Formats: sequence, structure tokens, C-alpha cells
Amino acid sequence: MKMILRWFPYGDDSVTLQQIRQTPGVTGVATMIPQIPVGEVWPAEQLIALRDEVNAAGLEMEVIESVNIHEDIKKGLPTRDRYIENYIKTMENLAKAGVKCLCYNFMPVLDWARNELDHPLPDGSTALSYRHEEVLKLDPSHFADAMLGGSRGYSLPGWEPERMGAMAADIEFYQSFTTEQYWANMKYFLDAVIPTAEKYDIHMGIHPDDPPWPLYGLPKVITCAENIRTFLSLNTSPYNGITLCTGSLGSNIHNDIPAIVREFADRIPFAHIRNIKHHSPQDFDEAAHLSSCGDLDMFEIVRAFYESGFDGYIRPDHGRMIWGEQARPGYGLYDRALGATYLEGLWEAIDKMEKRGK
Ligand SMILES: [Mn+2]
Repeated sequence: MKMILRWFPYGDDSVTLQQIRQTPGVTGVATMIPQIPVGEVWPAEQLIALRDEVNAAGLEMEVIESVNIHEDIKKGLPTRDRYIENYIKTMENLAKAGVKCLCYNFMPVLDWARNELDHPLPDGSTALSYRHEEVLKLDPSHFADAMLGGSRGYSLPGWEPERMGAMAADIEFYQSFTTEQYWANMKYFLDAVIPTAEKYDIHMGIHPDDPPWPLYGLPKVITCAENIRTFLSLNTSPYNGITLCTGSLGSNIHNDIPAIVREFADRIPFAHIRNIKHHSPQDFDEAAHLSSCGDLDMFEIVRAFYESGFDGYIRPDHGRMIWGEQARPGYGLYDRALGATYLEGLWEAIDKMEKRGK
């Protein structure tokens, strides 16, 4: 297991590489190049320079999160081939910079959705929260305004402004779309890019849909064990995997996260581990990482990874904003550092108990 933190380059992060380096046990970052429009090629020189900057701080850059998928690929338009070609060129360039794992998602139009980015919790901290009825009341084409308005001036991953212009038309486009068509478009993409992943030893990890249920009539697919099974069968290469996000999948109270980890362990190159607290089945706040702070049993989740022989990357996911920190919502240093240390503590305890028992 390698513990990493997400980090945003070029001054678009309140957290520095030095601070990440000083977080015990953290050996690298998951990062990305933010300015490149979705669908264009990420230049090798820029990736190598970014890798050198991360390495100079004593950290690794083996995980990229995310290279987003152009909407034409998800829609299956004839123009998709050009964007897939660009995606493959980007993967080749990632390989030149030593990248081993590529996280992406296949959510249509809207990326992850919350209706509040600074929801006050009883202890005075703030967290990202989701209230289903409130989200339904929002005009989806103005959803981006609601998201970006709460971002404290930082870019929000997945909510790049250039994607927002066509949002209303895109949502309309999908209204007549079937889930089967969506699976077919995913398979078309996977069959095109996975040979490159195999050639360059880059493990692909699709991120689950967040939240894992339909919104505004848009297809949602990476939501539960059954659909993950379907997804992995679309292309059976070991390089076609998932980013196991406990918070996204755990938003659906019917998902048994430790069971999902155990079933798909050999196809999980990357894990996001965080906790959530439900108020009803479709209303939740993002909680501190400890089991006692939310609904997920972190001990059982980490134990499932450990017992499956997991040797991929783990990062704590969104943190709350605590101790007066001003940062990109979900991505302050303090609560994520506490999360990383807690997860490492669980891992060490399970490891020592296991070895003592033998
Ligand atoms: Mn996640």
C-alpha cells in the first residue's frame, strides 16, 4: 500500500508539496494538469516538468487524477475517435513521466454533485453535504454556478468552466439515452485505450458515480457491485480497473463496501477512503475519517484491503475544513492529514495482529 494525497499544481492549492512531504507515511501525490481543455493532449514536457517538481520535494507522481473524458466519447458521436486518439497520446505521455495509475470517470455532463460545500457540522467544522430534495430543486443548467460559487476561488476538479456552456443541451441529449447505449460507449472507449494501458503498464481506475443514483434523467452506471461486475466484464484486462471510492459508493446505504473491496480487489489499483454520515438514505454529510464519526466501518474496509493483498495507492478523500483552515472545499490539509494517519494506524494494527497470529 502506498499512501498519497491529492494535490493541485501551479499555485491552485493552499497545500504545498513540503506540507505533504511532512505528513507521516505519505510518499506521493495524485495530481493533474488543470489548464488543458477536456479532449486535448497533455504534453509530455509539461508532465515531465511536473513530475520533476514533485520528485524534487521528495514525493512520487505515479497517479494522475483525472484525465477527463470528452463528452463526445460518452455520447458515442462520430467525433469520438479523434478524442480517443488524443486520450491515447496523453497516456503515452503519462508513461514518459513515469505514471502508473490513471483515475477517470465516465459520468455524463455533471461530475460529482453536492448542494453545499461548507455545511456547518455540530463541532464547528464545515463539510461537503448533499440533500437530494434540494438538488432536485436546482435548475441543472445552473448547477455549476451553485458549485463554483462555493469554491472559494479555487478551481473545482470536474467542474471546468469550458464544460459548462453546453450543459443544458447535453442534459437534453441524454434524456432518450438507454443505459445499454451508455455501456456500449464505455466498452468502445475501453477497447480502444486498454491496449495502450497494457503496453505502458498504466492501471486505469474508473471512479464511481457520485452520488451513485440517477439525477436529472442522466444515466448512472458505476454505482454498485452488480454494475461494477458488468463494467469489468466489458474489457477483462487486469489494466481495466476501478478507483474504489468508499464515500461515493457508500452514499448508497445498500452497498457493502468491504464485500465490494474483497470481490474486486485484483482490479482495484487506487482507493479513496473517506467516511460519510447519512441523515436519510439520500441525504448525507461528509464526515471525519474515523468509523465513530460516520456510517462506514473503516476498520472492516481497511481489513478487506489488507486481507486481499492490496498493493495499490490509497488516499484519504475529502476532508472537513477544521482549525480555521481556508482551502479548496474538501481539500484542506489538516483533516486529510488526520485521515491519512488514521488509515495508516489501522493498517499497522491489522498488519501486526496478522503477523502475530501466524
Ligand atoms: Mn473519490
